[in-house]
Amino acid sequence: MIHRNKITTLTEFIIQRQSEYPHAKGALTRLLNDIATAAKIVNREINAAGLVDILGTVGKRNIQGETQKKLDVYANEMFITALKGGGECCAIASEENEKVISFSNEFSEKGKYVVAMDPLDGSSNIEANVSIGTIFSIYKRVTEVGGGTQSDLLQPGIHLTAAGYVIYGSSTMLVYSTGKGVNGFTLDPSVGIFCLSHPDMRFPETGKIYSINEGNYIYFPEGVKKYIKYCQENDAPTHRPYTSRYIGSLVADFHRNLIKGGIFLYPGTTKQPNGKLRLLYECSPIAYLAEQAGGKASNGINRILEIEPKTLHERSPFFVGPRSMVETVETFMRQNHKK
Ligand code: P6P
Repeated sequence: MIHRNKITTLTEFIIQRQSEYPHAKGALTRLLNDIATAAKIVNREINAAGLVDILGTVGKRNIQGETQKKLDVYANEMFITALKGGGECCAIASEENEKVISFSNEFSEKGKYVVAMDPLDGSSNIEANVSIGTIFSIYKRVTEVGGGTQSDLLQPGIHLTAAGYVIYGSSTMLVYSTGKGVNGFTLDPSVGIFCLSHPDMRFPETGKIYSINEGNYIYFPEGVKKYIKYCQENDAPTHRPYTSRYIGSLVADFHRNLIKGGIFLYPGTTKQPNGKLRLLYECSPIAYLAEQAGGKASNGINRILEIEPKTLHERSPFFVGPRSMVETVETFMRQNHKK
């Protein structure tokens, strides 16, 4: 039972944190609240998905060539509507849209921020009632006037102002950072309020979980194959063999690993040399949170946050988790790199 006098709501927390930024005028506060509002609306539809005609596909494919689910399209529209209506965001890059959505109306083009998002990640799991998520990242625009443009969005993760995710699971949580640590808020559905439930989230120093789709084993680089065998060796002092846990929903796999301690790997393969996950709206925001939680995120060689996106939907190999675990897999990759 949540006792009213002991909780901090997301809105209270954001406003409290705003006071730590002397020049803040409340724009980021309003933008984060716009995202939280859209998340609550999407959450309501997801929870009712089995009861109303919102499961299944819309009979179209997105820019990725992936079949668009009705909930994908619904979530995308909800976040776009909330961000456009809030007036703090002048453009959006979305997994569901090939091009940048630029808000060039008088109200929105004054927005100081742009948002890159995956409105509903892991949607192939919807019919199976498996946890899915929204991933969002917020950058300050680099252009001066007018609707936001692609150049406002193609920024490396080191320029992020904020990033976070919503996980629609056994409970719905919003987890985010503005650069001073990671905090998690659980939705109290009885009143529709996100309440601080996981203050100052940090990776455990190391972990005993590895998350990878081993069905792709034969296509992995040699270093990844060797790392998987390393995870499976019997070595009590380093708590191996590790446990293999893979949901197939990035937000759910990352959230579990953040709390329990574990590494998530989506390597490049001989079939997809750059892997499957998109740099701008999946890897960079999750990498930002991972570093804010004391962890590390790389493409196997370079720090994810320093990679400058060249196109909106480019993919990147992705290794994220406690620093020591990511450095171990990087060592295996370096030692087995084919020239
Ligand atoms: P695979 C979901 O489709 C997603 O984009 C991520 O959420 C998830 O981590 C990954 O793809 C799963 O991919 O190839 O293992 O099914």
